[in-house]
Amino acid sequence: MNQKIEKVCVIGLGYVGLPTAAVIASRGLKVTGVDTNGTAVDLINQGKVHIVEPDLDILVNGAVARGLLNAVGAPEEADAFIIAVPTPFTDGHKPDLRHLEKAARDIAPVLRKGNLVVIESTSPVGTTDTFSQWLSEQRSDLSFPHQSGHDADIQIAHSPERVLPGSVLLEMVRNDRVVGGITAHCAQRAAELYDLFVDGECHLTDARTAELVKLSENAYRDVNIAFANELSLVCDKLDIDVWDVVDLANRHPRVNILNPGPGVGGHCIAVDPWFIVDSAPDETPLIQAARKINDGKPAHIANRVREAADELGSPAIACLGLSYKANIDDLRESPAIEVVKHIAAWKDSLLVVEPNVSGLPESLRETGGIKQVPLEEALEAADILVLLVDHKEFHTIKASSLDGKTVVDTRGVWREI
Ligand code: SAJ
Repeated sequence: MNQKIEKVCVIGLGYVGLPTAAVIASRGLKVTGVDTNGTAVDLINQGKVHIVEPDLDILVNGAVARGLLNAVGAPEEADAFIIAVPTPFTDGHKPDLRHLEKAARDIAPVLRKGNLVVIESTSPVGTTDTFSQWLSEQRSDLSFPHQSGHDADIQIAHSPERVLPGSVLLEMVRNDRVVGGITAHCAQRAAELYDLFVDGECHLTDARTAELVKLSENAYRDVNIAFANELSLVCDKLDIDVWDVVDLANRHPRVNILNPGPGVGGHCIAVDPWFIVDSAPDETPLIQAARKINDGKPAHIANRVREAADELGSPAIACLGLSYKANIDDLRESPAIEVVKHIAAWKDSLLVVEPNVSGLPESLRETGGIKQVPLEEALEAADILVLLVDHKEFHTIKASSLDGKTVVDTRGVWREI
């Protein structure tokens, strides 16, 4: 029997879970969000948000005010569960599934016959089956699709999130979704859930294919950015402007080179390719090489800054931007932070500007000698300006503010001014 979906429980209220919960609530369904972060739970219940994402505050505020969204510390009974917890990697680049395992343990006691469980967290191939096994270990009174197939009491699917931070609310509704079930019935049930709020098409497949599709999307982007980053190393060596090369090469009808930068950050593109490598280490030399190129870029940028500093004697240096990309507050795996750390290893005092966060992250506070300052103060004080993130605030800097300064522009923002 298919249960009508009227109440949804979303586990994990981060960059994906909270927007998902708010969008579903905005369609009139009752949504309970679950998070272990008590501050986030309190803020959400006051109609506020703990992350920077355009328009999310308005949506959450409206949903809470209408009584359709609330946040709690532990899962409650619902018709459908969406799992949106982090899946990071360990030091040895192995997938770390601890949060998913905890989510399974946490929802198991409240599961009822007819429930749907969808994993949105990016996962190594095989994880959806493993999740089903974890649940069955806790609930021997229910049947699960990895054992009982079509007739299982609980339906389980993987529908990886594909939203781009900075455009999450738009992409969550507009993008096509890949919906992979442990059985075809699981996929159909999950598609019914997404049909409630997704305008894009739902493409049904099996769970293992859906897992690899998501990992492939991010590995594909990583490889393409690595090409641009490798090209930037070539251009630095040959003293050619890489942005000119990219612009002109992209005039070819079948060439579309991405933008070089200080490296690749975030919790997705810098992480997910490793899940493919872990499953097939001997088959992935290209994916591994891309990771190496992108991870090596911060050290290369820091070396360029060092060469500039050596020429000037004892210059004041300011680094602009810390987040992993423009106009967000997300610092996870940020290459900008790696560049700052590299520079701080040989420079006693360093200024940084980050308009989207109110304090330095702990990894930089520990280093000592790094001071967060407003943009104007950095422009005034610095002899060397290192542009690490193309935040909107840095686009509008006047050419006169850069006069007489050495500029290391890793994003090509100031080449036109
Ligand atoms: N970057 C470059 N040059 C580029 C593009 C990006 O250096 O031309 C850098 C960015 O500055 C950043 C990193 O790459 O440090 C990743 O940024 P991104 O904008 O490419 O992607 P994410 O990590 O914010 O989001 C990605 C998206 N995946 C793809 O575009 C294939 C998004 O759709 C996924 O939902 C998200 O990963 C995720 O959660 O998996």
